[in-house]
Amino acid sequence: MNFRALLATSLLLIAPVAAFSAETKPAEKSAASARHPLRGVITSVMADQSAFMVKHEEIPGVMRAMTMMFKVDEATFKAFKAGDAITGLMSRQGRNWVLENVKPAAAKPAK
Ligand SMILES: [Cu+2]
Repeated sequence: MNFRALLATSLLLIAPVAAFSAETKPAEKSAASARHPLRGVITSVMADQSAFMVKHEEIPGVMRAMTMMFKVDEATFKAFKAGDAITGLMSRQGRNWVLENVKPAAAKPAK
């Protein structure tokens, strides 16, 4: 194997790793309380748990698109209803996923 071929092979091995690192910054990934912007639609409300079921879009490097439960504070819980399109900041807090800074979002066609 000549040097040029060796170099090309090395770059092929390194490139995917570099691309992955650029996509998911360590700071966003490591901290348990890191907040990630989220966009989604409330599919149902759970009054007994002060939580919303939210169908959210993909959060690149963190989570695929899915429907899941988020705890919210009382004021937020009262301000929204099933069917509302929202944006917010999600974070892991203990056993729960929590949604903060929840705001109405313009409805967007599903992908
Ligand atoms: Cu999720």
